Amino acid sequence: MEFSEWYSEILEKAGIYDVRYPIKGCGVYLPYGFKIRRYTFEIIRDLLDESGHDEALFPMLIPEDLLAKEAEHIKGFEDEVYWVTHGGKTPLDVKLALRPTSETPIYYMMKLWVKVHTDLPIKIYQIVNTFRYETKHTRPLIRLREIMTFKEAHTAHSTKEEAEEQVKEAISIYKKFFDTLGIPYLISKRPEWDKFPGAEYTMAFDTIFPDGRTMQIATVHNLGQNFSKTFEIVFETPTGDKDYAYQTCYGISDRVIASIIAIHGDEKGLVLPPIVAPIQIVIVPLIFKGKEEIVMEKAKELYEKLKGKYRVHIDDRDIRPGKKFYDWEIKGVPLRIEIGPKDIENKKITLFRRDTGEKFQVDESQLEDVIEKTLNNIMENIKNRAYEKFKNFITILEDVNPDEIKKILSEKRGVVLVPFDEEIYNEELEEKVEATILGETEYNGNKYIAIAKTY
Ligand code: PR8
Repeated sequence: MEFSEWYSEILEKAGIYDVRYPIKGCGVYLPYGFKIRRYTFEIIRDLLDESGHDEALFPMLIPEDLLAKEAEHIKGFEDEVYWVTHGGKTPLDVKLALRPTSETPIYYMMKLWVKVHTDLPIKIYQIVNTFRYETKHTRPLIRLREIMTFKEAHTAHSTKEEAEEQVKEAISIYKKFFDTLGIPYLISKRPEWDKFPGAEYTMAFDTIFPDGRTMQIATVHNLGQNFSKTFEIVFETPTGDKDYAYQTCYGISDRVIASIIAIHGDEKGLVLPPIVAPIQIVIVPLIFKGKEEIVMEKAKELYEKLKGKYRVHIDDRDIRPGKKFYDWEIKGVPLRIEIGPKDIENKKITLFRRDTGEKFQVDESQLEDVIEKTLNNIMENIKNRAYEKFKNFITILEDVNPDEIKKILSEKRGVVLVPFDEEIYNEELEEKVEATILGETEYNGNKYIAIAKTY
């Protein structure tokens, strides 16, 4: 089955996202999908909080003049902005934009907050919805017009060096985040023509989807003093001079959820990293006539035992066990416990691992130990599997031969790495190879230009 077909089917069958909402590029997170989203973004929240970021919340509407203040920024976004033009029947004096991102509202406020160097650094973030009138083909959770989960961080510093360090910190936070989820990535410095509108430079994380196309899953931008000069974020330095703040911003979106699904899933459905699984362990009682009570009792006993530590669910629906197994496999529940009368007699528990499909028995006395080890092992295994696939999608070439690059990118796909060469590093190469230059990257200690077909 083709990846895009598989992907659409899984969003629906696993109860993640409903695409039937009558606006292009907008969809509905279903309860199960919403929980995956919640646990996923809890990880990034923790990482940001631990590293001294504060969560805040800014308005969604931006007055036209504010949005237009930074010339390059507005040039980059003008075709993508949704406008609010009326309040009821009354035309508004100043049109209001639905935020495509929040540099302008946040930096307007930062000007008011920053006076002296001791007011810096500021490191804030928000997790909000943003709107982009995307003209490329929209795709659920991948290219949205209402990006429902936009985690954007914005920082301001008193020196250029500190902003540079902040870029590094952001990269290391995102590395930890994607490592925790077992999502492989390549980090590259985007070419000049592809950097964020208004940034000095952009660092990006790309992963590779099963169809061999790359997906940009995070970006970190060094904004230099571009915005602070426009928005007059000025502070008094320790020597009494005036300087403009040095800024960075970085973001991720619902694409992280799309990546969890795409990277780990298999032909049977989702395979969820235990850390974000809404249900980590499902208990399926195998009911036999006359033994209903002891089986249910045991199921409840195990539930009580495990619920303090794990997200556990007892599936007591009155349907065949086979159907239950099938449902939870589609939903990617990492571990299943089956309880039947025989097992109870023998003081054994049957476990099933979603990632490998293995079924095995353990002594009841060792259950908790085995569960902990198995869940860790599942995470390790799906991560290794993903890294292996990623590695196989990388082709390293000794020199730049556009025909060869083009051939590899249309047959094997993935990412082609060619030695860094100033001469060929331009948009013409993109035309020749009919693909996108992701940017400069380091791979196994060497410097390359990464090229791929992108989403
Ligand atoms: C910034 N300002 O905005 P960025 N649908 C889903 N995900 C998307 C979409 C879309 N239409 N467009 C972008 N993304 C900066 C940094 C505040 C935060 C995802 O940067 O425009 C992509 O993964 O690069 C992208 O890398 C991330 O949002 C940040 O958007």
